[in-house]
Parts: sequence; structure tokens; C-alpha cells
Amino acid sequence: MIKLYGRRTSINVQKVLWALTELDLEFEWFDPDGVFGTIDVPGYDALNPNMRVPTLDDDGLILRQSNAIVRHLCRTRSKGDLYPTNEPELAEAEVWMDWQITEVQTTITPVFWALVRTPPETWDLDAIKAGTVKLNATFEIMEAMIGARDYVAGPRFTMGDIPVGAAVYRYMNMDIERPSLPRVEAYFERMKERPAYQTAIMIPLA
Ligand SMILES: N[C@@H](CCC(=O)N[C@@H](CS)C(=O)NCC(=O)O)C(=O)O
Repeated sequence: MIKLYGRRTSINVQKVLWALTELDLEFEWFDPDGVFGTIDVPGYDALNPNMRVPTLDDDGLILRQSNAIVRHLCRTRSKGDLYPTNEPELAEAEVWMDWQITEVQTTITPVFWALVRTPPETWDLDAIKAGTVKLNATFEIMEAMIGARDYVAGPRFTMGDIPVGAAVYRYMNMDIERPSLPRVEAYFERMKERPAYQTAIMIPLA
């Protein structure tokens, strides 16, 4: 039996939840309603010495790092489909996954924390504004790079869309001024049609 550890409000847990749901896999979920900085699982530090979420236990194989977990699930359950086996589709999916965990995570986290995880009475508006400029620049890169594709790796949905789609939801739901991004917006609309996205990703940010 697969076991998933971590709260549903974590974007990194959400990616794994989305993959599990997309793949229609059964799993046991530990501490889905936890709050940031805590996990109500005795001995969790042995499972994940980083004390971060998510952790996945796939029948005794203990995995950390959300994107690696998404890759593992797609590779072992959906090779040739969600896990592409041809180049350049596989390479493109990998590139976009790494782009999300490095470039997007770096620019979205400061704004998310300053805005969503901070009470409005203590908002630092200058910091939010400065962070938003950098964040918007990141998604302007997505706008340019995705080109005419419907999905990040090409014309069909792959594992590469899971981290990126999760990040796009956060970006589109933060109360910030965004530039016009027609391709990213069309991509977001495409994601919203997926039942697994609705279940795993489309929940209130706070
Ligand atoms: N690179 C890790 C990052 C994991 C991470 O930073 N998780 C955050 C939540 S998104 C966390 O565990 N924060 C502390 C907590 O929630 O207790 C991954 O992709 O899984």
C-alpha cells in the first residue's frame, strides 16, 4: 500500500496527490490537515530527516522530494504515457519540472509567504511589490517558452505538467497584479478541466 505523508496545503504535497489521483492509485494519507511546521506522525524524522513534506512510502521504498516522487510514480505506473519514453518529450518534461522547483519556487515563495501566510495588518507592501516584479518575470518566461504548445512537453499532458500546473494555480490565485499572459492563462484553463487537478490543486491557498 502506498502511504503519503503531508498536509494538503503544501504545494509539494499537492503535486504528489495530483500524480496519485491522475494515476488512480489507492493510498493511505497521513496528516492531510496538518499545519505548517508540524507533522502528526511519530518518528517522522526517521522517514524524512529534512522534516519536510511530502514523503511517500511506496511499499517500503521511502521517497522524499516532490518532483522525484512524481517522476517515480509516473515512471513505475505510466511509462510511455505520463512518463514519456521518447525524446524530446521526456527531456522537455524534465526541464520544466526542474524549472518549477528552482526558478518558480525561488520567486513565488517570498510573495506567497509575504501575502498569504502573513496577516494583512503586517504586510510589507514594498517587499510584496518587489517580489511580484520578479515573480511576474518568471511567468513571462513561461509565456515565451511554452510557445504554441498545449502542455509543457508538447501536445499532450505529461508528468512535466504536474509541478508547473500546481505552481500556475498558486500564481493565478494570489492577489497580485499580473501582466497579460494569454498562453499561461490558456494553459491554466486546460489544467482546470482535469478532475485530478480540481481535487488535488484547486483548494483555497490560505
Ligand atoms: N524540495 C522539497 C521541499 C519540501 C518542502 O519545502 N516542503 C515544505 C512544504 S511545501 C515543508 O515541508 N515545510 C515545512 C512544513 O510544512 O512543516 C520537495 O520538493 O519536496
